[in-house]
Amino acid sequence: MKLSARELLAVRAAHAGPGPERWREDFPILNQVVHGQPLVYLDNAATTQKPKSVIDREVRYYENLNANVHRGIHDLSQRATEAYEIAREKVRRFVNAASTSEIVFVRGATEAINLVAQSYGRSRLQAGDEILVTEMEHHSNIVPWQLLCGQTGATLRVAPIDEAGDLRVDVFEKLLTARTKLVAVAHVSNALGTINPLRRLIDLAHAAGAPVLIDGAQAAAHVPVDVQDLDCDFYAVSGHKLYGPTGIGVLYGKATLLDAMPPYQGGGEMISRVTFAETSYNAIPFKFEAGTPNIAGAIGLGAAIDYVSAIGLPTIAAHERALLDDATRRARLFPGLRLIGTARDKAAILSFTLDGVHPHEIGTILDHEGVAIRTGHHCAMPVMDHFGVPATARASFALYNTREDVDALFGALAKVREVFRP
Ligand code: 7TS
Repeated sequence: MKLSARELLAVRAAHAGPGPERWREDFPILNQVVHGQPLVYLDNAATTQKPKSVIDREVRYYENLNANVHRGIHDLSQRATEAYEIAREKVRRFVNAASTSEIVFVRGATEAINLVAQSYGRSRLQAGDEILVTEMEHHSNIVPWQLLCGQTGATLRVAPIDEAGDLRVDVFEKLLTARTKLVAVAHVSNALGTINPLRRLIDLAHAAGAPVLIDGAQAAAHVPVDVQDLDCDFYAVSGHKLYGPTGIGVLYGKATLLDAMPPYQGGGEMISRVTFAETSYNAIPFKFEAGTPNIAGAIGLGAAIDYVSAIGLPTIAAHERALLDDATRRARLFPGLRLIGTARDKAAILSFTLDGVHPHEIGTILDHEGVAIRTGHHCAMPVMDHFGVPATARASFALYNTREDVDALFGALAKVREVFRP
């Protein structure tokens, strides 16, 4: 007897043991049928799904607590402020920052990077200075620097990657000179999965006198982050890739740097005193939080951090590593499949092409099998250029994915092969 997709989901839920099957049940959206198949969500690098505890926390906030923060003397406003600041403390602990004054709530990794470019970069860089990035960066960690170069006359330098998708650390080191005024590097590449050797890169940059921004958009949900241990100067996080809401993210910055930086945006909350003659600014982190912030988002992010911390990032990382190893082994045996990104140290991402099939066709057929992946250039066009492909298909894993999801991925890829025979 063949079970329907709904029956299959019910059986799965009833037999969920401890671990990934149980965690999966925490995510209501996963319990649905797409094109007649149980949803297999493998687009986690674009955004992760949200556990019920995060969704409930946001609903409870709006039902019980909603008020503007840091300005009302009334009870609701004080409670909203307290909840918002508790969320900041949760973030601080999660990345092991020394102080909550180093945790700035922003819209996402993109805004965090733009803040550093426009505040730190614009006030410090000038013609002749250099900004060093890598060839594997997401456009969010390229374009803000290009804008800054246009504004200041600084030059963007690029450290290349090799055929596996590893950074050429030897060339990175050579590109670091007295002219280098800022280094910006992804912790984990979204197109390749490469985990960069941050400790070494940061040490090299500091030895050359350059501060380092880490784009942690793809890392925070997959590998433990300790900003003090890394000794990075800035670290950018997207809440929505960390099981939290969209529209909330974090910029970590060393207090000494944030203190000395000019505001990024002007408005309410970021000031200490305003007259038409002169305005003095609030202390960090508030100096960088002009206007009413995404209060519900920050509180939701706090709940996401609670959720992830209860399972533990080392446990999540080991689970995702096992899925990636299984998927990589099967990918290597799959006819006509080319893996894009085979770095020594990788996280949760399987990027590939299939001979004779455009990635969009792969994505469409997989979607009909209920398997959601992303196809395209993944906002990392220089990576596509490096490998000589216009696009890749990308499956990206999260804590709720299971071996069955990997089976479904390769089952659906076999259907693609049936349609497009080599
Ligand atoms: N940096 C990296 C490495 C990313 O992967 C992304 C988003 C960003 C920055 C921007 O994050 P945001 O939350 O501010 O948008 N990456 C992807 C992706 O791979 N597919 O969709 C978005």
